[in-house]
Amino acid sequence: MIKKKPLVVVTRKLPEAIETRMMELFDARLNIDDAPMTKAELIDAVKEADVLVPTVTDKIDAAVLAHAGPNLRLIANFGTGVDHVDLQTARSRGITVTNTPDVLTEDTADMTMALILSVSRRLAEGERVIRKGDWGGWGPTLMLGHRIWGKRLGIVGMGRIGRALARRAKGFGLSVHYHNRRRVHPDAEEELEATYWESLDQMLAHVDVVSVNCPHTPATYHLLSARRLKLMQPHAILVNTARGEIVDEPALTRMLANGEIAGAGLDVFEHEPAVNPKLLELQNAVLLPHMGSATIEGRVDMGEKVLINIKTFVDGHTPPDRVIEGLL
Ligand code: 8YV
Repeated sequence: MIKKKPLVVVTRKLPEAIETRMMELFDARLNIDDAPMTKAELIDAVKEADVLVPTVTDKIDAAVLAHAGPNLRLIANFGTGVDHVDLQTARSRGITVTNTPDVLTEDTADMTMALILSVSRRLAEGERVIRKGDWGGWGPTLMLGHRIWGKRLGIVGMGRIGRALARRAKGFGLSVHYHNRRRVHPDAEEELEATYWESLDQMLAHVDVVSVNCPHTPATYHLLSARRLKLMQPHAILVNTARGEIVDEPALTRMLANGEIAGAGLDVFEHEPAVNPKLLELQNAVLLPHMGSATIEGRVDMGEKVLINIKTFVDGHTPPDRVIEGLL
């Protein structure tokens, strides 16, 4: 008897090599047009699919999962962050969730470093000056930014990306400080020459650059609240390549406009793809469209991970990247 291939619904367009392999291995339903799926389309998908492959743009909440058919056993997320998936409801319905860690660590750390440099050295502003035809030539006091060598970096969340950032930061002469739920192993602290701050509040008050690198969970929602942002020094900058929801965006915007914080580099926003219109007016904010992991190599590696997770799961084994709620 020929076993039926599992129906895998992929919500967005993935790299071609991944889609080809997806079609070879499974009964794959692809999204060639790449239009984000509506809630109704997601509901239709979970009713039928054996496996759903969503991305950060799909809200797989309790209302969607309430319609999950008996076949849906795996949500193989294309991406590391799984805050758009209701993990508790998935677990209660016996649905396994996997993600794609590791393969986007270095790219995201690169982008974080790029934002730190961009904001400190006014890269985006300088680019705008040239394009607008406003450059009248070199001047000794023109476009002065701030040196990052010798400054203090405070990393909020010392996971894979936080550590990859710390390694880069060392090379740029930044001293590394971090806050994490758990202190990292002394060997890692030594390698990264990182100083642990048990109190996030105290770290915020002592560093020149704050980088958000923790996952978005109920515990980290608005972790950088208005109160905490006010603890930062007026010359300090904030960069966020994790999730917009971790920072109180309206409070940050107000403080940037009032000069209470010197600058911000944001790759993520609280209500993507919407961006607070007041942020758009600020010269001291560098804004990117959630492209921290956007490399061809990274996206192919992420797709590979998705394939491996699905294949392992449908073959009856525990997929390598099963998401375990408490460990996020
Ligand atoms: C991905 C990300 O591009 O993996 C993550 O958590 O934030 C991004 O880098 C996106 O999530 C893909 O779904």
